[in-house]
Amino acid sequence: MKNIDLEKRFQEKIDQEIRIEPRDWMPEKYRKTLIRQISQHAHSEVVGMLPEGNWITRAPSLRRKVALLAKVQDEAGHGLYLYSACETLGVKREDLVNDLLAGKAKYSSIFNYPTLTWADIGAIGWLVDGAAIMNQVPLCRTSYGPYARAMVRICKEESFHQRQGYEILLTLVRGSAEQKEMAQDALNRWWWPSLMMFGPSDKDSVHTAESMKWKIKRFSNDELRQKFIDMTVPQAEFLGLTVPDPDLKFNEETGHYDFGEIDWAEFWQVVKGYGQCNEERLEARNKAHDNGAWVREAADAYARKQEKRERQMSA
Ligand code: BYC
Repeated sequence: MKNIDLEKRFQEKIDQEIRIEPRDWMPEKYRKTLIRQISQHAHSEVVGMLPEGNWITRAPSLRRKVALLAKVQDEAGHGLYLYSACETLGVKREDLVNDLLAGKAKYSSIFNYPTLTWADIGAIGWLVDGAAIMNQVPLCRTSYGPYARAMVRICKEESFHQRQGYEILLTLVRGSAEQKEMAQDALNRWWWPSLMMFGPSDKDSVHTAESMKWKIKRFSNDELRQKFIDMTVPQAEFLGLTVPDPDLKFNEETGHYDFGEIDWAEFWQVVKGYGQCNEERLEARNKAHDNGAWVREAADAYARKQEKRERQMSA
């Protein structure tokens, strides 16, 4: 079949909501876009462990420590499902990881901000995981089968993460004046970076139009950002905290919150590698990778031994 006919049939499948599977024909650009998005997503999960990992030894109680440990461990798992989904597109996990370690690959801007107090762990769960859920629930219906299936489990776990974060903040705002202040300070620092997680505004987003045509993305960056703001502002009110945006106002006509201008210069600085913690994050990932070399070697040796045993059994 000619490429043009294959492409037509491919788009018809997408339009009819038929999932694309690894062995199906797909345009090269669709494959590349998926590799880009899924690998960036996987890297974000893995780097996302670092700001929170920083607080495991300092969690204020055993209960908080257990919940945080479980959350960070979940994120490692999410990274693994996503690298596996990405491998079905014909790339090697090792190459993707090497690109991350060399600073060539992108991961979410949000993880380049520091976690200064315990309230930041609450703010990350509430806002960062809240934003992640808003962005990722539609990805359970993304057109590429392995990515969509990985997202189902990821979203279930993210919703537990979001609740543990909100509960941390709820406890702090009901505590002493200092604790409430700490929660407010965390909201002040995490609010704008959380809005940036959804990516550039639609007019500057290079990939959205094509990704929506292929149903990789179901909503644009601005649509998801607006949904997130509409959902989160009442939650901030319930906590008795103030969203740090003087222009934030409910618009009776549209039924949505109007909000102030995002500092896009800051966003691009962070994406280009010049955020507060970009260097620190890459150093920490490289160190963890080097320290884990013996585990990879042992796993390889075990796999080779198993293979040999299976060959002997079937001979
Ligand atoms: N940070 O054309 P655009 C999580 C890049 S949550 C850094 O709109 P697209 C977690 C973008 O990659 C976070 N870079 O792109 C939560 C592109 O660069 P390239 C991860 C960003 O792909 C809690 C350029 O800007 N979630 O994991 O259509 C705990 C133009 O953007 C960002 C996902 O990855 C950013 N914020 O839309 C632990 C979800 N935004 O590739 C972990 C899946 C944009 O041309 N991904 N860029 O060099 C997506 O939904 C989409 O990829 C995005 C961007 C909405 C992020």
